[in-house]
Amino acid sequence: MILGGLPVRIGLVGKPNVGKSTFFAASTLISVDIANYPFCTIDPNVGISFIPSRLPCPCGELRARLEEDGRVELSSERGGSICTPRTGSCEHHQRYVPCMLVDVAGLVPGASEGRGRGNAFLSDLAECHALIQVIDVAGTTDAEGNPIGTGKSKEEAIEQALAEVSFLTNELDAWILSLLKDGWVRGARKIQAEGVKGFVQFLHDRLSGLGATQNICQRSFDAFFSQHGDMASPWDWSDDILGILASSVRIHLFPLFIAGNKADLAPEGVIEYLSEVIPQFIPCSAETEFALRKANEAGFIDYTSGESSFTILDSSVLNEAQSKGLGMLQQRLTNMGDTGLNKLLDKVLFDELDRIVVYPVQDESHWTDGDGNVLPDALVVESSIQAKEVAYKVHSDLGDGFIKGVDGRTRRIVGAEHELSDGDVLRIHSKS
Ligand SMILES: Nc1nc2c(ncn2[C@@H]2O[C@H](COP(=O)(O)OP(=O)(O)OP(=O)(O)O)[C@@H](O)[C@H]2O)c(=O)[nH]1
Ligand SMILES: [Mg+2]
Repeated sequence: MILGGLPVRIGLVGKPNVGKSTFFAASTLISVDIANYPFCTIDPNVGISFIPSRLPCPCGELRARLEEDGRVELSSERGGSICTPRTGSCEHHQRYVPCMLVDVAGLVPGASEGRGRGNAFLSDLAECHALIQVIDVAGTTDAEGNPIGTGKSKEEAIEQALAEVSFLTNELDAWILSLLKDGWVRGARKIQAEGVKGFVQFLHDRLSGLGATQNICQRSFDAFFSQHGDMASPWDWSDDILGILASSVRIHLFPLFIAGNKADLAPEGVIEYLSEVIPQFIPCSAETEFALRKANEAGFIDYTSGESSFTILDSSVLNEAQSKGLGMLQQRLTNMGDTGLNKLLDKVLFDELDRIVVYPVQDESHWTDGDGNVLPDALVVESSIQAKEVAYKVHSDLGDGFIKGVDGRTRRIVGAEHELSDGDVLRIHSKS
């Protein structure tokens, strides 16, 4: 079994040529094809982005405790972090945790009927816990992603951005509707015979391939039922009624956030307007983030994602073009506040998907594993997770043989059903 289970998966979607691959590359530092033409990406790119945890890494507390004891000489490297992360990193007690990003091909109108990459595209989204729709808030591309230049008016850019958002939800709804309609008569009979239970079971049978769990199906049904409570003769339901069901499934299956990309080129007033009218809208500039992360990686600047400025490390090594480029990037950051990518991923992972970070260890005093690694694992887990479920995330044997847990801070013994909080350190005792 994979350590920590499968990471959260976030899909980057939208029409062609809006900056999905740029967003992906900026967040993962994996090199992918980026170009100003539609369908640059065909097969999905999948990679890990490391996102800052909300609470400081417990290695800060551990360090303070060790310093108080005064027995060990501690390194000041990595801003004082003393943990040894197996994946991700930690600096200044800021721990970075993994999240999977999926960058898919651009979606064009009619995809649910097979246009563009059609259903192959849609199945790339299956198993995503949430979606980020990347849209072009500067109006530089048409509905199919062809470049149409800059210089759009505020009204034009707004109209186009709103059309992009409704187009995506319509396509997703149409896709789910077609899956529901397929076999509906048989499903309707089951609903008649078995009521709500049969209904939820039908949804689960049809949609489990997309990652719909029993729980998601139940919640989708509940929301649908509150809008359409008449369960008589479901085989006669019109496409409109089934459409309500499809939308309800889409909302529960794919929580959607909107990345208002190319914000650096947006006409004045567009961002303010879209922030007001589109729920879960965050302006961003993937290109700016990408350039800054690259310059940071190359050692030209010191930049932390999410910040509104950076420091040039040694201006004497820069040529004229590089100095000018960095000046422009700083100007963009000053205008926008930040690039938006970090804010968006943080919101999706920790607010919408309600994840917390917990640290399983084998030694409750030193917070180490069996090999002496300090706080090696930072697991991203559901917020209401129980101690025994954490054990299963580490290893199935540890879950099967679970005896008890020990809270690393209070040293109190906790049972299998003890619920963990963000930042908890947990020692697991197991028979194996
Ligand atoms: N000005 C500006 N340009 C951007 C930004 N993000 C991406 N671009 C440009 O937009 C174009 C398309 O970027 P891609 O990342 O290839 O777009 P995509 O959505 O993956 O496109 P497909 O794979 O074809 O669907 C490239 O020329 C990028 O440099 C941004 O924040 N600002
Ligand atoms: Mg692409």
